[in-house]
Amino acid sequence: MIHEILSSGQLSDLHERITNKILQQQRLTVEEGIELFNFDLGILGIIANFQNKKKNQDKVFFNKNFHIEPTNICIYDCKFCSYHRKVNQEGSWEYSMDDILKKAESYKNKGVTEVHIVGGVHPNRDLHYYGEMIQRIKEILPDIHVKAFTAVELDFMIKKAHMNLEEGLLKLKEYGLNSIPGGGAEIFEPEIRKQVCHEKSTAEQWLNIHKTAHKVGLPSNATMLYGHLENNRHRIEHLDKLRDLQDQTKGFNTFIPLKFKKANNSLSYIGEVNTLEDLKIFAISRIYLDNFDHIKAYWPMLGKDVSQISLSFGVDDIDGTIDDSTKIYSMAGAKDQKPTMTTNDLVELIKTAGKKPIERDTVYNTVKEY
Ligand code: V47
Ligand code: SF4
Repeated sequence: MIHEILSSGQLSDLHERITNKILQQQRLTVEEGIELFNFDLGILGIIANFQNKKKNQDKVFFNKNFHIEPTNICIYDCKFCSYHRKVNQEGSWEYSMDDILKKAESYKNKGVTEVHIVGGVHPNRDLHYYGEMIQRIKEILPDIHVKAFTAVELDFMIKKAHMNLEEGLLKLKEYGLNSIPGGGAEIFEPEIRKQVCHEKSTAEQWLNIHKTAHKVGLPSNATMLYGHLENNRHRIEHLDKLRDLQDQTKGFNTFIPLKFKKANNSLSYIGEVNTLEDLKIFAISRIYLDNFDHIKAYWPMLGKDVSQISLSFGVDDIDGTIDDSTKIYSMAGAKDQKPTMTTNDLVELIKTAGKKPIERDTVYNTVKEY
């Protein structure tokens, strides 16, 4: 298909040169990455599909997981965030250890392989509190993979426990932490970062936490929050920093573009980008991040339909079957207010897109083929 497009004379000389580079598996520069935004969307989809097929054939991955959001109390005030509250503020929550363990109990013998734990940066909770939480969850669900705490939460809880980064991450690993989710990356460009989340960990800190995690044997995910104040250069520079770190460590499992949702936050006035832009972001991420094996569409945020279409734009993963416990997107106005999909729903969604559903564990070992 790409060869036909190349020989049809449809592409400008510049686009033909970039497409040829991709075909020959040569790495794109930042400038070439930015130029991808000027490609026809259909052509981008074909190129991204081609790259994805090389890595994943027709496989589309999902996992069976559940979420715990221990608290939405947060010391920060990110402008895009609809979720955080201050202590005692209306709408705040803070689950007790017992509540959390009860939740873990309810997933016994349900076939889930992962628990994803993220929440606000609570002023009073340190690494040992969260370490004990992991330990006690694992007493209930001994085989569960614990993917927990964004770099921003880790930064705070490790400092609060008076440890350095490496000591803190090793200690959490000892408590039972298995990997780290990709949140908190937002957009690395310092000026935009200052405007949307000026207080929290810097880009350098985020990258250093993931680098150190990879060093101590904790794999992680990476994200980018798009569709707010950033431009195409900021987006590609963000991907470029992730690509550089992946070259050094090979510790990232997957990249997840996170679409800014506008409800109930200080950036609501910006609105949201349209579906065509979402698909562009997925395709360009697939093309630019040549050293990432997987690109994930987080369906509770995008909705089921767009997630399904994204499978033709370079995406090979649609996250897991989750219950209604993830509030970070529903509070920001995500389409599915009660985001649940059964395994059958997920399998059907993937099959009707012409792909092969694979249930995976967190690090992409096959659990079951459908
Ligand atoms: O860092 C907050 C984002 C992230 C909004 O690793 C928003 O598998 C859109 O870490 N609109 C946290 N996004 C979520 C996270 C995550 C999510 C899915 C999968 C994985 C993974 C990790 O949520 C934050 C921020 O970028 N976020 N508010 C909003 N209004
Ligand atoms: Fe806190 Fe995370 Fe919301 Fe920022 S995005 S205010 S760190 S909960």
